[in-house]
Amino acid sequence: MNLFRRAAVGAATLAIGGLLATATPSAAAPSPTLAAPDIPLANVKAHLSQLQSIASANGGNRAHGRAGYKASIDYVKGKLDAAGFTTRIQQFTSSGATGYNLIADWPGGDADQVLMAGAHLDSVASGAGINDNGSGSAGVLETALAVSRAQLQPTKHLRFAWWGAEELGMVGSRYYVNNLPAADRSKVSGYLNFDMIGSPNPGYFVYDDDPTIEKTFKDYYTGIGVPTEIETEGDGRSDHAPFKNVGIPVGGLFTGAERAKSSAQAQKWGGTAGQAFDRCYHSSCDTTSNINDTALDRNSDAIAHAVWTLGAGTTVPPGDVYENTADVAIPDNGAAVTSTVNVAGRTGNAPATLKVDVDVRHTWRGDVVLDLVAPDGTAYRLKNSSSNDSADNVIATYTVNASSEPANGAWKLRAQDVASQDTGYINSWKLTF
Ligand code: DTR
Ligand code: CA
Ligand code: ZN
Ligand code: ZN
Repeated sequence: MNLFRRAAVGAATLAIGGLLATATPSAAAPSPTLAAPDIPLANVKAHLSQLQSIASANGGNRAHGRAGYKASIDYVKGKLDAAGFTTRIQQFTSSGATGYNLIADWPGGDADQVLMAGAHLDSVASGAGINDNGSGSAGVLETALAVSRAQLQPTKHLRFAWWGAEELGMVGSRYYVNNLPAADRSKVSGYLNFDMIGSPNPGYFVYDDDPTIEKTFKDYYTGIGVPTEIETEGDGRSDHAPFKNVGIPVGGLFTGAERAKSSAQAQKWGGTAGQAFDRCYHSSCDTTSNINDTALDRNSDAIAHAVWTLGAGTTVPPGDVYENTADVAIPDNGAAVTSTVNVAGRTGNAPATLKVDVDVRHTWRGDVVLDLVAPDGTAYRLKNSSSNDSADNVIATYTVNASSEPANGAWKLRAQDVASQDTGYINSWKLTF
């Protein structure tokens, strides 16, 4: 960035300014349902690496009845115990071997409204099962850990599950449902299933079961500009089936298995037409190299979106929310622009955990730099540019330590597009004190 541009940018920032919205605190507003945090792909992949190591150290697989499966359960349980979940192992027998389900409850929420999310943790005997189904297991695990990091206080009670012996015919999930007393079954408001969410030649399929759950996933994908298709073959083929059979609303995501991607699908999603979504399905090559990072990232974020949305999560007690929903165009590779919220009537400084929810619609979001600018002009970097983040839109929640800033005054979201091509706009943003 040459100095002249930087000076010009400075002037332009003053010239363009921002749309001033004097947002009145939403007094007695209903608890805001905040946007889910971004699920770090690196964290999800670290879980996959651990599962790969476990398979490699245990005969090359993580199958029911084998040491690799129990080691997988112990790994996931250890992470959840450390994060404050209440965990329990449910044992069952299948094909002469002991099987294990792991159930993890997040303390709090309405015990009469239980939202569940799950994935089968077992592989087939022929391989490590990284896409099938380390991917779903890791995406659910990292979402659970994000719930803990956020200290989410959802309206509903959250329960996460990792199933055993799915490859033998959904044995573990069926055992769980069959042993769930009818009174407890009726409290399960929904079960979200994630079985193969990182296929190397991915499709983006949404289960067409419960319409509310389906819409929640489809809205997420619409928000990031990715088309989806209905998963038509899923009925009866994964762990949502036992839940659906007893009338519990179900939904889920899938990136494809042995079926070949059509040319129309390749047009829509990229990838290779005529090739299976996952050429290593149930094979020894289903290793950590058998994952499409973009699909794994998007689906992990979609899991978090669904948990936050359907759980009606709030990460803060009802407080004052200051929002500006006016669109502000962000010039391509140009001057920074701002959108302002006026905070008034508060006492003291802003909190150390000031929540900043942003909704920026922008193709190739790597172009975009975002800052929160305090009333005294102090800038807090929210998002850096990135030359390789080709995904669209920044719909995220940031937490800023603004405890040194007086709360009252004009707070600004500053956005700048620092690379040519791809444009967008600030759609809305809000501060939660
Ligand atoms: N049965 C799953 C893979 C699978 C195949 N089709 C679908 C549709 C929806 C979910 C999962 C699947 C397995 O092999 O684990
Ligand atoms: Ca992500
Ligand atoms: Zn399988
Ligand atoms: Zn599977």
